[in-house]
Amino acid sequence: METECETVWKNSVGRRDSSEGSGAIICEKSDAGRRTANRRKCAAVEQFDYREMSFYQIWIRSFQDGNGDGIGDLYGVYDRLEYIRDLGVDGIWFSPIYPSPNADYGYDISDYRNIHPDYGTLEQFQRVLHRAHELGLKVIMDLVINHTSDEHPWFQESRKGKDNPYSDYYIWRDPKWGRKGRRPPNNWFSQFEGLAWKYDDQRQQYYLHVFAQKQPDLNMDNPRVREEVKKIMRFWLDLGVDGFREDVITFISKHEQLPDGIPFVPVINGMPFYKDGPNLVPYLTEFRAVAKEYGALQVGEAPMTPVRTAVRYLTGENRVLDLMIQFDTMVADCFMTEYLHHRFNLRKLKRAFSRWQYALAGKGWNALYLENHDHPRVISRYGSEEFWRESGTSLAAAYLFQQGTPFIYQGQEIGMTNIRFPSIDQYLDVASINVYRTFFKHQPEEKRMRRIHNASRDSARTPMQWTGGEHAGFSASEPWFPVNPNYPGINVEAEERDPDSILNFYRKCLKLRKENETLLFGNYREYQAWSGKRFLYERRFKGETILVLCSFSREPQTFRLPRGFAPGQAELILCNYPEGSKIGMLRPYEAQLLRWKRP
Ligand SMILES: [Ca+2]
Repeated sequence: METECETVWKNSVGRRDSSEGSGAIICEKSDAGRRTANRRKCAAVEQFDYREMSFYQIWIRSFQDGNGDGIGDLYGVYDRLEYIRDLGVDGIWFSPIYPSPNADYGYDISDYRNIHPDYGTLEQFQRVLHRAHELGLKVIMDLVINHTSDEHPWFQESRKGKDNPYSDYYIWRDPKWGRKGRRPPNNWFSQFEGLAWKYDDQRQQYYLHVFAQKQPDLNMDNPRVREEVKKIMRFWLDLGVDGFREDVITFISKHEQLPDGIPFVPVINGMPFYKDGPNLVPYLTEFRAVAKEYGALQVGEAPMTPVRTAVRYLTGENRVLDLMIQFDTMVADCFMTEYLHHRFNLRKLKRAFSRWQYALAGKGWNALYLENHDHPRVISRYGSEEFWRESGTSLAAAYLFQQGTPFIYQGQEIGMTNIRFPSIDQYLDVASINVYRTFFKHQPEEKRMRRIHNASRDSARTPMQWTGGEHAGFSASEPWFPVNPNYPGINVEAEERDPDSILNFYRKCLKLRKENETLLFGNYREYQAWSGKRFLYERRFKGETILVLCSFSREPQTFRLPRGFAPGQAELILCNYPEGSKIGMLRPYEAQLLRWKRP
C-alpha cells in the first residue's frame, strides 16, 4: 500500500495520458491545520494540479480601492473575489503587497512579513486568503529575493560596516582607483538607473544594484541569506498561501569574480554574469525543498533565459521550478526591450510560442501569458485598437488554448489599452523616466514620447476600469494614478452587458479549456508557420483534434485548411464573431476553434 508520502509527485508533469485516466491528484488543503498535520507526517505534501488551472494577477495598487483613499487595497480585493472566481480562473497571483517605499512599486521590499499599510493589515490579508480558499481560489505571493529595498533593516545594518551580522547580506566591493579617482568595481549598467553600483559614504564601499539604486542585490552566496529566504517562504506558507511567483529568480547567483560586462552594450552588459549564474540550481534546490514540504507552487520569472536553459529548471524529478515566466513572447514588437520598438511581427510571436511548446512537450509545463505589470497592454501592441474587441478576443484564443497554465493580468480580460500622456512628467515608472532622461536625447520630443507610449509599464498600471462612472468605479476619491480616459467605453460593467464582449469571451475560453482534456493535455502542433496574417495550431488528444485559428489581420482572408483537416467534418465550437463564420475564411481578427472527432 502506498503511503501518503509515496503518492507525492506520482503524477508528475507530462505523465498524464489515456492509460492513467484522469490521474490528477488534487490536494484539498485549504485548511491550514490539516496542512500542518500533513507536514508532520511526511517530508512532502501533495501538490495541487496546476496544469488544469489558470491564474489572475492582481497589481493591488490599481485593482480596487476599498476604503476611499484613492489607492487599491485588500478591502477592495475582498469585494472583487467573486468577480475573479466568475471569470473562471483557479487562483490569484498577488504582485508584492508588502511594506515598500515604492521605488519600484512593491518590488523593493522593506519588510517581508507584513502588509503595506496602504493595502491593509495581515488580518485583512488572512480574511482575503480565507475567502479566496472558500471560493476555490489558490493564492500565490510574489517572492522578491534578488534584492530588497535600501530601507530594509538588513541593508540599514549592512551599510554600517564590515563587522556586523548583516555585513555580508549584500554585494559590497571596494572602489577601483584610477587617474580620475574612484571608480565602481566593474562596468555593469543597472536595468533601471545608470550604473549598477552605488557608492555608500557610510560603509565607504560600492553596493551592487542590478535594478534601481534603491534595490540593493542580496548576496545569495551567503548561507544566512538563503536561510532568511526559507524563513520568509515558511512564514507565508504557514499562513496558508499556496505558492510563489519568484521575481527575477534567475538573477540571484552572480559570477564570483564579477567581471566587466560586454563593452558598448547599454543596460544589460553585465547580464552574462548575473543571469542563470553558477549556483542558481543549487540555491533553487534548497528553496524547492521548502516548497515541497507544503506542496507549494513555484513560478519563476526568468528574463532572457533561453528555452534550452529553461529545460534544466523545469523538467525531470529534480526540477527546481514548476512554471517559468519566459520573455520570448514579449518581444514580437521590439528588440530585447519595448523601448527598442519595431512593427509587430506575427511570425516572431509564433516562433516564440512554438519554440516553448515543442521544447517542453511531454516533459515540462508552460506558463502562458500576454500581459503583466511589466509590459504595456497587448491589444495596443500585438492587436489593434481599431479592431479592439476582435483583436482582444483573438489574442485570448491565440494563447489560452496552448498547452500550459494561463495567467491573466487585471484589465486584460476587459481589453484595457495603453495610455498616452503628453509629458514625461505624468509618468511614474522608474524605467520609463530613466530611458527618457538617458537615451535618444538627440531625437525630437514627439519621437521620444512615442517611445514611452509604446513601452511604459505605466500603461499596465492605470486603475482597473470597473464602471463608466466617476473614477471608473475604482475609487470614491481621486485615484493615485490617472484612469485611462477611455474608461466610459471600456469597463467591466459594459463588458458584463454585452454577451459578445471580451470579458465574456475570456469566460467562455477558460470554461471550455477547463472542461476539455484535449485543450488541457493535447499535443500542440503549429501549421502554416510561414503566414504573417494568421496563427494556426492544433491540440490533439485521444480521438479528438481541435484546430485554433486566429487572424492577426485587418483584412478578411481565405485559405486552405492544412492537409488532413476535412472541412466538411469540422464542428465550430467557439468563435469571437457572433455569427456568419465560414470554414477557410477569417474576417479581421476572427478566431475560430474547429473540432474533429475520430469516427
Ligand atoms: Ca485604499
